Amino acid sequence: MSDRTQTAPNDLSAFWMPFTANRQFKKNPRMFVAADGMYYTTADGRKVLDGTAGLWCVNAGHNQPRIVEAIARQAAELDYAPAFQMGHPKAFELANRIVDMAPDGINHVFYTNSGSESVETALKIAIAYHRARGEGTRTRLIGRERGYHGVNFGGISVGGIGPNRKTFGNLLTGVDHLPHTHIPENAFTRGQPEHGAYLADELERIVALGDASNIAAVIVEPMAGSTGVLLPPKGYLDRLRAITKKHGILLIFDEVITGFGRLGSAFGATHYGVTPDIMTTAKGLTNGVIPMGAVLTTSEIHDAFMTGPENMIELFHGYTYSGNPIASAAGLATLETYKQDGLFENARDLAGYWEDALHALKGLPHVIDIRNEGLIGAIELQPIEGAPTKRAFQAFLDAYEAGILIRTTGDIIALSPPLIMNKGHIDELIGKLADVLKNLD
Ligand code: PXG
Repeated sequence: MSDRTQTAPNDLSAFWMPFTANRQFKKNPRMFVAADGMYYTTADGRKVLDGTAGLWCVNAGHNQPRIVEAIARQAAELDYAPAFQMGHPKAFELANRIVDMAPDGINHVFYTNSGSESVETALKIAIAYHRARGEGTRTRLIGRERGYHGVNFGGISVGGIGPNRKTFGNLLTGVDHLPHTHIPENAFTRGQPEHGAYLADELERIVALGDASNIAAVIVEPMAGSTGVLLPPKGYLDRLRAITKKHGILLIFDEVITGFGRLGSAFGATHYGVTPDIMTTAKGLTNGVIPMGAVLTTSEIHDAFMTGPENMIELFHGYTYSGNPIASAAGLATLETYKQDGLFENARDLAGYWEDALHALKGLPHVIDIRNEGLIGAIELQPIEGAPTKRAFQAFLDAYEAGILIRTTGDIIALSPPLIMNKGHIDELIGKLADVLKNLD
């Protein structure tokens, strides 16, 4: 028996694991028992370089002392405060810090506990906003193929991932989808691709069919992470912004992955220079350490709700843990860490080295595309005929044995390391990945 099974709990059956091949995992579990900085420690005592910042969230690296301390202090001082009709200072302080980082015009923060909840919240705010302004017919929502907006009903409805939708019934009605932006002409592009801005014009066709007076919002990820790092073609987001504005449709950027430094800037909106009406965030807000999400809106949206008698609740929405004190403390310490340690700048400074290292994998067996932006990378593999996802999943398993953590989606390897990374880590990650790819069937 391997060490790995000896150090694992002796019954793994009770925990039904999320987005996991449960039966396969439980036959040969991969357990992390500790982490520090850029590395995890496995149950059998090996160090594994974190090439994915957990699940795109541990942007400040693992066990950051500021965050650890802030959580401990907060838990001993004020563990929980009711989220409705009561407040506590740190939730307000954190909202101000987030607004400071956000693009001009984005001035309000609504707290959630995850990216999925941020998406549901944003969609509800969009519909309720139009109604508050007397445009109650604007209820339709527009997502995009290959979009990922979490796993709740609104999110899978506007999302564009077949398997996430097909077994869950009717979903929301009144939803349309834009085409995705991943087109073959752009293969092996470094950074933002040249071709495809015209794909935003599909919105005009949807508007012509459904009429703008029925459409509440368009939701897209500035850069689609989950379905394999699909970058926005140059000019695409500007065009979406122009068309939505022209028709009075709200533009929602789902920044759950792109928020908090992933692209070398605070948000995708700041990186690409396009400001939406609403932004959804989570993950890097608290370094993934305590669940927390935030929906950011313009004053125009917020203020549309601030009417009627002052003693009345303006928005009938919120969660028991919205702005939870420990999550707020974690958020404040995380944002302070990004600032004090210059982590967004580090991501920006390393982006060129990262790009070169990734694109040096061109020519290795099965590699059909390589994409990058900020500290994100993707290596797309030719699928095995008749067995999609198998090749990339084997790469994931081999990489884990080789001491690096990567993510795969379909036959795409996605990389999104913590922003504390240095050139040595890049060499280790990409070097080991190259060895894995060279030996892959
Ligand atoms: N929106 C976007 C853009 C996301 O990437 C969510 C919403 C949902 O967030 P929560 O916190 O509810 O999971 C996400 C989450 C991966 C991977 O490997 C991506 C996500 C989550 C887990 C794995 O690509 N994105």
